[in-house]
Amino acid sequence: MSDLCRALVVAVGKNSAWLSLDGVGGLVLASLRRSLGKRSMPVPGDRLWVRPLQGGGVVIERLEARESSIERRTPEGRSKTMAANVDTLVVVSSFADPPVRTLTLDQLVAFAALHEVEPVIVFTKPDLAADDQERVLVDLYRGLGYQVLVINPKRGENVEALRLLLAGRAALLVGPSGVGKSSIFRALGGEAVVGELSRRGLGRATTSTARLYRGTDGFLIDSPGVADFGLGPLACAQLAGAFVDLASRRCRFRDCRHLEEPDCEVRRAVDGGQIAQSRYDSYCKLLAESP
Ligand SMILES: Nc1nc2c(ncn2[C@@H]2O[C@H](COP(=O)(O)OP(=O)(O)O)[C@@H](O)[C@H]2O)c(=O)[nH]1
Ligand SMILES: [Mg+2]
Ligand SMILES: [Zn+2]
Repeated sequence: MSDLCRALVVAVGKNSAWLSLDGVGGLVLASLRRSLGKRSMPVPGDRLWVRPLQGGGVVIERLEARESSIERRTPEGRSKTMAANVDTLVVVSSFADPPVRTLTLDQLVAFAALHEVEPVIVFTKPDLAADDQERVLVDLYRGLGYQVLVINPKRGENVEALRLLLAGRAALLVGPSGVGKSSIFRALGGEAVVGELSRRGLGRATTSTARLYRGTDGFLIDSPGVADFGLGPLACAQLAGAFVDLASRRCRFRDCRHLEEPDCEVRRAVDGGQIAQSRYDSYCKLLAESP
């Protein structure tokens, strides 16, 4: 089978997918053969093997097994694969328009921990930030040990720092609609790909599904907004384990939920200011929401 080429999935439409062939510039459109089956629909970040056709085009022969996948939960409770083989989740929030929602931010950071991918926290729209807001949020999340960057993708501020941070990584941009994910994607070079996609007919499908930009080393995936980025059913201990500031506390009861239990070290740390109130509030809300 020496004529097979390895490829990376860039975007997936209804019946076809755009692929980037290893070692070849540009993109090729491949039709999704029925034989791949619905269960093995490719997603951005998937690796597969294709057979080039005479006269151009390729046929997908097989998908490689995924090393990992990012599953999001729909409001109906179904699980949907968004991206494959990702090692970094770029969690984007804007200081304003829409305002920072720490619940969503903490949920996505916990989501990264649960998927065993590294979160990188990005704040956008520093030009719209209120006094002190930038310092408080950056200090909070840096204090938890996360990589945090403040970026203005419209003006290009700190875009190079993000490029360096993401070099060699397989990253997925996530965050609410309107925070600047696509602006970051374009600022890092994704524009050509997206332009190509719409010009050559994948059309509107790409605005509602994820799409990938392949760098020299690694890739970046832009995803649609994450209104329904649920964590799914979780035990207390699992959820608390995904909050770095809660995970290390040893309460009197080993199965402490950190709610009303006596001698709770988490609540003591919240009262003493070692755990931010907003982080504890996020934990409580996510625990209450967990189906
Ligand atoms: N003022 C300001 N606007 C920004 C910044 N970053 C992005 N925007 C604007 O925010 C809007 C939403 O951006 P978009 O990238 O589409 O967000 P997405 O929904 O997360 O993909 C656009 O009008 C951008 O021009 C920023 O740093 N400052
Ligand atoms: Mg977008
Ligand atoms: Zn406790």
